[in-house]
Amino acid sequence: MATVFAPTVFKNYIDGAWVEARGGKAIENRNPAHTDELVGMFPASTAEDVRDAIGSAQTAFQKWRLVPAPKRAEILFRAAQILVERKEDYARDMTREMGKILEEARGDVQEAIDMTYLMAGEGRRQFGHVAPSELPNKFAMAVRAPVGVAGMITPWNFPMAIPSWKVMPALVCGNTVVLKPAEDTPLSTYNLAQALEEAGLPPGVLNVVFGDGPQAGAPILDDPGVNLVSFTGSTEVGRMVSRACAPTFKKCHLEMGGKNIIIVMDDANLELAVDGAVWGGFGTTGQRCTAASRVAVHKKVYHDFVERFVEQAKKLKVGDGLDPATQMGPSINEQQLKTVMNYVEIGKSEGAKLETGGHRLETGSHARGWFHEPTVFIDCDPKMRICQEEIFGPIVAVIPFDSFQEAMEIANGVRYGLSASIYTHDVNSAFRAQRDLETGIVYVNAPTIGAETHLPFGGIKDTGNGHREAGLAALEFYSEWKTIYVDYSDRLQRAQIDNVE
Ligand code: UN1
Repeated sequence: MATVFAPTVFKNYIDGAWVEARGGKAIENRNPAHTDELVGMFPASTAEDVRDAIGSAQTAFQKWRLVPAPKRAEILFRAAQILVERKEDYARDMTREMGKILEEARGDVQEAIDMTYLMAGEGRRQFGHVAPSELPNKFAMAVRAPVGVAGMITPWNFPMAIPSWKVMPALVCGNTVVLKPAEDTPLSTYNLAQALEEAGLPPGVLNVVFGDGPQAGAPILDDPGVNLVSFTGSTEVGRMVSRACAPTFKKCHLEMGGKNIIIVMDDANLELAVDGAVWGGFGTTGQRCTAASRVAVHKKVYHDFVERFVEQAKKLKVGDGLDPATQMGPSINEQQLKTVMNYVEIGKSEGAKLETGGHRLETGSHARGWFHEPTVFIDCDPKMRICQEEIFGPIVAVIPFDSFQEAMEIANGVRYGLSASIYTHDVNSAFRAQRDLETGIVYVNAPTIGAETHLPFGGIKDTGNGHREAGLAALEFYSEWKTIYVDYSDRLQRAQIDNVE
């Protein structure tokens, strides 16, 4: 029997106060492992609520931008400490609303902790440049300035980590924030906002507006009061975000889909590669933009790999992520499960060989959740739709290859470019691969997932639009360069003219 929790009614966070959506409507947040469990009711915000949040962020910006960065950072440091104290509770909340297994939910909170501490450190390190002027008695430097009001739209698959990737660097750089989290996982963002509020973040510096994309996300993009937008989600929605940001010239960061690959060379440690493929393909139920949804295997070891991989996939225990025995949770919602089921049909109709899985799980303990078997297609052609399109579910397509060159062609023959991995003991193959793989992230002897917060995260081609988040790259996005010249010569000095002999 699933535990029935009393529904809790949550509010938006605007100008330092928890307020209802003006329209008074709410959206249910349900547990995808037990759809009879209501996690909470969250505001169904509309353009009016978003406008309130933007107005509050605009006002707060005028003070926040003047708070010294090391002082802003101290608030982040306290928030990180609060997250550490509440890690277990927040992880459990996350599993209940998102479905990922508790161990992974702890990892998600940990990623937020890591990012918050990292950016707290950056408060004392917002270095600029000092350069010699070409003219005498003149000083030249470039400093970082905040951009203004930052609008953020975040996904449900990393409900605390991804908001933290955006919020923390934005805040330490002196921006104020309007954040619209995914309607499937609002509680984790609520928890993050609570931690920041308790850490002493001034009113209006962070505003959270709950609701769905069209009603509560789109108004952020159109508003001239928003200076910058960061979006993580599908490539299709990303294209709309990009278009919506263009007329007002908003700085726009897009982190979108992936069709990531693990390449297994004939000299690889097969056991390690199998473990990596299982974790990369089925971790988070395949619902990571970094998920290894393709595994290309050298023909010399293909049979051996497939046998071991399928055996492992079959053994995975699917269920409620709060049960410590569970290894894979449900899909996030019915629509996502249907997408997975649809891709199983597509794979079959394309002639890929379904080696294990392929069915929804809907009896016994699975009866009230969006569960699906771990699914492996083998003997896939790289041009098949299951090898080209992002599925965001527990389906892995295994593709045979003959040579390193062919593996590179398969890897790069997709529209996305987020993460790729190669298993090999040959240093030459490893280095050639990291050079030739058309992705923002490359792993050697590790799966495609598991990026760390202090290095740039993001991709190329249809995955991204040229920006990166996390690491120092985040500071580039959340600040503007301001170049300052101080002429102390007491005379007119003309650059490019008076310095020429
Ligand atoms: C995502 O899949 O949207 O590298 C983010 C990883 C995680 C983040 C994934 N640290 O898999």
